[in-house]
Amino acid sequence: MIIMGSNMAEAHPVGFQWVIEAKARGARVIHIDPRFTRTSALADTYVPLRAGSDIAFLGGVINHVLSNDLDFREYVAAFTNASFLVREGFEDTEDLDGLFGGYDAETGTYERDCWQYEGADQEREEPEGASPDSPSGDDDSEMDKERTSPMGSGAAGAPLHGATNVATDPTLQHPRCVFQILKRHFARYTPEMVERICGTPREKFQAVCEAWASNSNRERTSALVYSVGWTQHSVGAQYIRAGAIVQLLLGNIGRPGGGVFALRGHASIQGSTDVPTLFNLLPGYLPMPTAGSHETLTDYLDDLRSPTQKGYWTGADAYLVSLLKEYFGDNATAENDYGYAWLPKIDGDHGTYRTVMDMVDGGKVFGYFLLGQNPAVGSAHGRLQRLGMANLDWVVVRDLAMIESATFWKDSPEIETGEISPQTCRTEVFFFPAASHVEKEGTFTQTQRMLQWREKAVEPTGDQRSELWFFYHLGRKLRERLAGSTDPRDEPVQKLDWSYRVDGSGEWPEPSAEDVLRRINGYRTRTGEPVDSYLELEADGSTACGCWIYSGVYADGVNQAARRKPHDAQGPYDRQWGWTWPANRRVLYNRCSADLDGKPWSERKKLVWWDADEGRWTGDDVPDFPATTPPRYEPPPDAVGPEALRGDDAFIMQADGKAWLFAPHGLLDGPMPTHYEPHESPVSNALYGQQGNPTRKVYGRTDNPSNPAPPELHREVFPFVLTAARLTEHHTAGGMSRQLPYLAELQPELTVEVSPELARIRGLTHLGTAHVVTSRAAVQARVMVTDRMSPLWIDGQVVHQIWMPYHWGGTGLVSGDVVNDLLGVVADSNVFIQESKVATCDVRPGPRPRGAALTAMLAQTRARAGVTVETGTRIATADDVPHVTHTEDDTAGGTDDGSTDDGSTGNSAGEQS
Ligand SMILES: Nc1nc2c(c(=O)[nH]1)N[C@H]1C(S)=C(S)[C@@H](COP(=O)(O)OP(=O)(O)OC[C@H]3O[C@@H](n4cnc5c(=O)[nH]c(N)nc54)[C@H](O)[C@@H]3O)O[C@H]1N2
Ligand SMILES: Nc1nc2c(c(=O)[nH]1)N[C@H]1C(S)=C(S)[C@@H](COP(=O)(O)OP(=O)(O)OC[C@H]3O[C@@H](n4cnc5c(=O)[nH]c(N)nc54)[C@H](O)[C@@H]3O)O[C@H]1N2
Ligand SMILES: [Mo]
Repeated sequence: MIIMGSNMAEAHPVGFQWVIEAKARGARVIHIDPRFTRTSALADTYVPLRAGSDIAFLGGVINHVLSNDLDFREYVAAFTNASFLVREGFEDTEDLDGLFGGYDAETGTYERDCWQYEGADQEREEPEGASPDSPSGDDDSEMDKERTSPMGSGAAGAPLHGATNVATDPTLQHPRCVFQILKRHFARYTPEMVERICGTPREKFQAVCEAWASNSNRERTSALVYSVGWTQHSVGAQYIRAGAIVQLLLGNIGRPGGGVFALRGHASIQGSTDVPTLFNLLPGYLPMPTAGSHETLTDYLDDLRSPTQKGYWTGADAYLVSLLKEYFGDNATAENDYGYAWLPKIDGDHGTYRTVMDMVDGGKVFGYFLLGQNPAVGSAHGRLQRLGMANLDWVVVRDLAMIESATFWKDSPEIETGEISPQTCRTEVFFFPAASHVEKEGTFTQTQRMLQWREKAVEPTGDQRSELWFFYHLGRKLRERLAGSTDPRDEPVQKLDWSYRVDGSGEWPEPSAEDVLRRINGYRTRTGEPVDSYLELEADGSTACGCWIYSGVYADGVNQAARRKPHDAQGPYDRQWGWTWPANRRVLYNRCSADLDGKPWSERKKLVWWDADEGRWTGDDVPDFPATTPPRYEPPPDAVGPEALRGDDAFIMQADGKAWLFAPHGLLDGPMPTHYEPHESPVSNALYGQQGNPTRKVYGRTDNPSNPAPPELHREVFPFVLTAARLTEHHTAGGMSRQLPYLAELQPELTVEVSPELARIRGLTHLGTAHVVTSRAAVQARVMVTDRMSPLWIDGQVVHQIWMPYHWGGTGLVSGDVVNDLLGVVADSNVFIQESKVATCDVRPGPRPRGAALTAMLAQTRARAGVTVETGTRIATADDVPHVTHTEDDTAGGTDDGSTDDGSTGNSAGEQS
């Protein structure tokens, strides 16, 4: 088991007990992390690396596997796109100094047609305005940059026209086949290169490669575990891609004991992406429609899937129409396209960071609902978050405790610096106490995609109410207020089906959580009878379903999530414990657990198999394959949808039925992962002239300065790598743990962890006070000198790393500075996640200055580092590409100004703030 980018023992202790169980049965556990943690202490092997360098490490593993022919060849050839040919003219990062073909420096985006397979027709039409070729005056290019964001390709990636015509070379020898392209792409990721970039001693790296490869074959599988140590990077999505590629090459996907485990954070964070709180997705990973290009239901569906592609995503029309029926009930009819026009359409990035900047700038955002979130502490760039909230008309906070995001107007650090004044702050805060998870019923969906029902254990007291209660009654009241409105924009609210069952009577009854689950599951609109699976959903209005992937959780009218049959009373995969989406399947892609003839690769690792006598797939798990399609099946050439799946097309949602080692479409920053340095890094990219992710989202603003990184000068002002993470004793922004006396006592104070070497260099003493400084903020903490953060030898220089937990803020029984104030806003282009796992900083002994002295010190530090609004915003640094700055402030100009590499032109952010 490889645990990388996760401190599983610390942050997932309940799940970690199974790692310990596995270890007791002989599994070997390897932990790869910048810091020796509680997980490392329980692992067999600890391997250090520099934060932000994981793709170099994983690329090294891929190179090891491919150059020593260690891949699981039969598996790879059958189940992945290794044999598919890529179009002539594809240019790799090896050809273009770290860029793929199709890059446009002006917009910082790729034109992605040239990454396509040979034989696939054309890629889907870009949403209007998204073409990097469109005229680019300053404003337009800004819009282009915003719009070329993935409007969510949904569960299955973008459609692929002519998926069945792709040229292949089953021998994997053709120079343009994915297998050979991958091999060339990673050839320079040698153990020496891994050591230079990651600081991982090459023997340790090689030991990982050998262990991983030798434990992956017919008889054995290796599991890969990651969490937010991998995601919170400006190349975050590609970290996961790199891990998936290793697991596919080694045949570890869809097999028992294999897999990629994305440990989910909050109790139901999986649930809140399945039935999403994300702006660019509808329930079940259906993409949100885009304004301009998805005006009608047909436009949307045509863009969602191609009529000529393979697999189950061709049924997406049934999922969407059933969703509309669930939203709008009888108001959704065939004549009005099931109310499609009432769905909101998006026209760009409406993610949390964009929204916060719009709050600061004013004029766009006037109110804000915070439900179970504490951005004043938990989100990157805490100061920006608080300044944004202080510029609203109103904020509604629903929480268990009076958190910093409710009290910022009177006690934030900006009171001291004079940036927020309680007397004049215009924001009206409405605080609603929330019922906690033990005071209401409903489901949680956890890491394994399992829905588990919770009963209400105690009655909420006082004014505490459930989320369901709040939204049901808010919706009811809004609908009452808007009932007589003739304004078309109120129509979607007027037309909603709001007929939820309630328990109790009077004006304020509690809505029934079980009825909501029933509606999420789906039912026949004529009879109300629940459907048993998403395969029963129709596109003709005869079914309604709130989230197609959850369809089956209420099969037979039974709350399947509430099942708790004990382990010893049922079979090996405990199918009657909770309910896992989709279709109560425990292991996705489990067709891969059987060979080409449908026989398990080995007796030891059997999961599902083809029963030739019965003519169907069977096994310990619910087969993830059309039940009666034989293993060697060849579909007729004109087949489409599920009927077009070959007997080895194990990835049934994919347009081509294969796992993608190379992603011809769907990612904005490249078809294969590539090592880029983090936005803020003390070193140059040892592999390419292209320093950072060339598509990352930068926001060059005076209120969002970046520390300089190569090729910019003065990085010595912020020489150390900063990473922030978690402690078992606290929870995230602290609202649930700093309020509890026991937990507060166990970890009473914010600390900063440094190595003895760094302590010596900076004159820090164990348990003394220090402050960490970036161009955004200075944060004070108690010093912990430990050998858990060892200095790394990176490309001929020593790099020190600093570690901080981020659980402190101004309120609660214990308080401290907000670590997130140290971070700026920079994001991955695919999923808009902030780079909060790595930045650069300085650390100095003693307490930080306060008030005006703090502001002055930060301005001085920025001036010393030559930080301007342009710092870090020239995202293309490869040879021969024009230098363009991607700034937002009027003062900076948005185009190439020919200023020098030290960024000495332009206005100093320090002077302006
Ligand atoms: N007790 C407790 N449990 C929690 C939480 C909590 O706050 N307290 N939070 C919950 C939530 S919301 C989440 S998302 C999860 C998070 O769970 P985890 O991701 O496991 O927790 P973190 O501590 O944020 O970070 C994990 C590890 O990533 C390492 N790391 C940082 N940068 C890098 C890098 O570039 N590469 C690699 N390989 N490793 C890196 C850190 O050193 C750390 O050991 O935990 C959940 N569980
Ligand atoms: N530097 C740095 N920053 C990070 C991270 C990191 O690793 N490093 N991790 C990031 C991650 S993964 C996460 S998830 C975020 C977390 O950041 P936030 O989500 O902003 O922080 P939490 O403290 O988890 O906020 C949850 C709030 O919900 C309240 N709550 C609990 N139960 C209920 C309920 O049933 N109803 C309502 N209405 N409220 C409830 C709690 O009291 C708490 O205040 O932080 C992110 N920020
Ligand atoms: Mo999280």
